[in-house]
Amino acid sequence: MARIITVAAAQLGPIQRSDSRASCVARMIVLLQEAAKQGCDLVVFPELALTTFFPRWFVEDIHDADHWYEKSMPNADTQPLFDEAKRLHIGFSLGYAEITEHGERFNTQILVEKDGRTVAKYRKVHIPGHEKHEPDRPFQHAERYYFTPSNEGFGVWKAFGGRVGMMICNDRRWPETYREMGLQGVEMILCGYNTPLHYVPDPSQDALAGFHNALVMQSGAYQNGTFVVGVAKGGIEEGVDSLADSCIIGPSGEILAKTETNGDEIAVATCDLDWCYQYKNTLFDFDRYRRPEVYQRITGQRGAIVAE
Ligand code: ING
Repeated sequence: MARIITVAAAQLGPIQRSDSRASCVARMIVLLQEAAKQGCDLVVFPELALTTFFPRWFVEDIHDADHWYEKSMPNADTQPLFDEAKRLHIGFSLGYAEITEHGERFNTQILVEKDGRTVAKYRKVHIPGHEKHEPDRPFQHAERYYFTPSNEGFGVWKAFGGRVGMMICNDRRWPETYREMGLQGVEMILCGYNTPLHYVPDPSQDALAGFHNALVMQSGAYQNGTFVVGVAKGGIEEGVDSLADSCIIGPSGEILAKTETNGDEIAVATCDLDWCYQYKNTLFDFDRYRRPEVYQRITGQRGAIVAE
């Protein structure tokens, strides 16, 4: 029996600093309802989908940023989203800023099944940007100030009839992310992102932002025989233009569906999870072809060691 997931990449346009969580939830409910009309089982929302991308500003006292974080999930602001998804019998994945009871701050994503149960939580491993205020920048990208890198690694969960994993934004640029999940048999990886089109450390990369976004996700999908769903918060948010290009990618590496705008929009694809095995059982038969006995550097080193 074919295992099919009809999935929506539910892209959001900008969320301005003054936009309430309720307004974001209302926008996401509209996308949920559109996805239901197209027979979707699963809807994937972006990274930090409840607020503006607040690492764009630096605050000396981090407690002045506490209001950007969720202390619990669901909560009063997000309960309507959980309720509507359950009513529509649709699962979803949601990115948000999490603060724990111990005061730890994570860039977090959850997976909620069709019956409303939260079945998985992932906390961002690869934290990009900078730790300290860099006043000369046109805008900050101080994620390393606002979020702790998770040491929990990458999980793969049985959900929606398959094996589903999650990654967040910068995670998608590191091949280790996909392989860690590939070695757990992942069949669909869900990813939200907030990616400014202007990369302050090297503006020559700006023109390649869309190419690099697709490159890393298409490669990761193909090299691990998995679907990848990449979902943007796009458009001009507080003056910063962010990449859209949300897409759904098959285990062949082909883009199956893509958004056309940089606003609130869904891209939908019907995914036959068994397609993964045309790659997992041939070219990327890990157990037959991989050589971990010669890969020591990958887990033994952080930076490159260049022989003199
Ligand atoms: N954003 C970025 C990403 O990897 C970044 C980091 C910033 C890339 C600016 C390029 C330009 O897509 C997040 N949130 O990880």
